[in-house]
Amino acid sequence: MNVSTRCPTAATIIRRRHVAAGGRILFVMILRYSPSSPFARKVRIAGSVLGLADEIEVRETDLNDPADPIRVQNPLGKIPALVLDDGTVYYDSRVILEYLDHLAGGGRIIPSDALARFAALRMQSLCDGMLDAGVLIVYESRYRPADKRVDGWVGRQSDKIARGLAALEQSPPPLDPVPHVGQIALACVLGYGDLRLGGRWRKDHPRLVAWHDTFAAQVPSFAETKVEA
Ligand SMILES: N[C@@H](CCC(=O)N[C@@H](CS)C(=O)NCC(=O)O)C(=O)O
Repeated sequence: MNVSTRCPTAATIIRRRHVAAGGRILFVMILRYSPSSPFARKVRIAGSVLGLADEIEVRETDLNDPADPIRVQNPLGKIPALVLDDGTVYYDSRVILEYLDHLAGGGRIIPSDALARFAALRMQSLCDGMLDAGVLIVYESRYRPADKRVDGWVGRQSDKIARGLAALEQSPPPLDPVPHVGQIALACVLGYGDLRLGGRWRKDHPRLVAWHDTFAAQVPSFAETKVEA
């Protein structure tokens, strides 16, 4: 891709463009991400299914480096964050998915029909909450010294994931030809369960295993964004 790979600061992000095959001028957005972030994976899959992948330059983020510009780009210091060509930064993953859907014409990964829309948004909220719980479990052992860990806290987060999985197993969602935000988020939950939580979700959730496999077969960017455990 014919764009600078220099690490930007907020002040240096100006209009970036490159000429794609076919002579089309694209304004390139920069996605601050890490390969293992399930929230960033939502964005990468959404960009791909919407045909916007060429317009998104992915740039790795070091969340532990105080000098990384992510803290300027997103005061929360979290990824994903999408830096637009005029320097505007959108975060979090829900806002970015809505923005990408808007860029792609709207109604593609966030249904226009009210009933379908709120069902998809609710499913995304459930799955994002399960991801928040999973990330907190990982951070508990990554950032907190062993003698300061509280089992009850980890158990509380695990229970959220277990209840979410049980609800989804009971009535697995359909899978639209273009997956909606809830379906994309669910695939990322299951992928994160494989990556960070030992794939334990698979044992008692055969319908979700089947759903996962169908999603993987139907959406190539799911495999393309997979990180091996
Ligand atoms: N609600 C946010 C959650 C994002 C999030 O938790 N990202 C993690 C990485 S997977 C992060 O940046 N953690 C760093 C931190 O919490 O300081 C979203 O949907 O984007």
